[in-house]
Amino acid sequence: MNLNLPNLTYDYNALEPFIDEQTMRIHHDLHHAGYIAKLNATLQENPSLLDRDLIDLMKNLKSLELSEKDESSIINNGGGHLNHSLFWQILGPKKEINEELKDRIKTTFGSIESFKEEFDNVASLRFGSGWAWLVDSNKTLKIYSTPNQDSPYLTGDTPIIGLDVWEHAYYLKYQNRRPEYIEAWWNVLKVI
Ligand code: MN3
Repeated sequence: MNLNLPNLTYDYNALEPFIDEQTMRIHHDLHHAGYIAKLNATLQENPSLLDRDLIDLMKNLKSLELSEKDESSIINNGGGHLNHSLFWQILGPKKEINEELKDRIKTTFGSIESFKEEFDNVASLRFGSGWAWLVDSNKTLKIYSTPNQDSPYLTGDTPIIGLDVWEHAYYLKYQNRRPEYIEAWWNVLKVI
């Protein structure tokens, strides 16, 4: 498993004016690529992990008895890779609504509006760097946040929607105004 940076399926400026081109370039080409480079280095040092699927690795990390340094690297850099890969996929300049997901959200949270409200709160309240998530947890939809690059796969959940609230995701355009970034982000979330 030598992991490569996935290409965006849209232009760097495609999410303007909500997410600016320069942020997309730095975020994808430098931040995401950085996680992959560090993850590959850790995997090279642990040849037994090379043929493991990364999601499978995340789910079973505690049982692998890796050194603290390597375990941290997989949590941070493997999480960084998985989290960002999902993030690019669920965004786009045109809506590609997943009706089945929308129906599940309405059933679980009452309405799309109340889902957004709860998600916004969780994303706003995450202190420091991290992610807000909609996950499938044992066939139930849940909203929560994780610190740093911690992946929901670490606790056996499957991420469906993830919002990156690290400052690198919004600082150039929104500076300290995280709620404005979150509000703008809904416009380029294509799946609902
Ligand atoms: Mn990021």
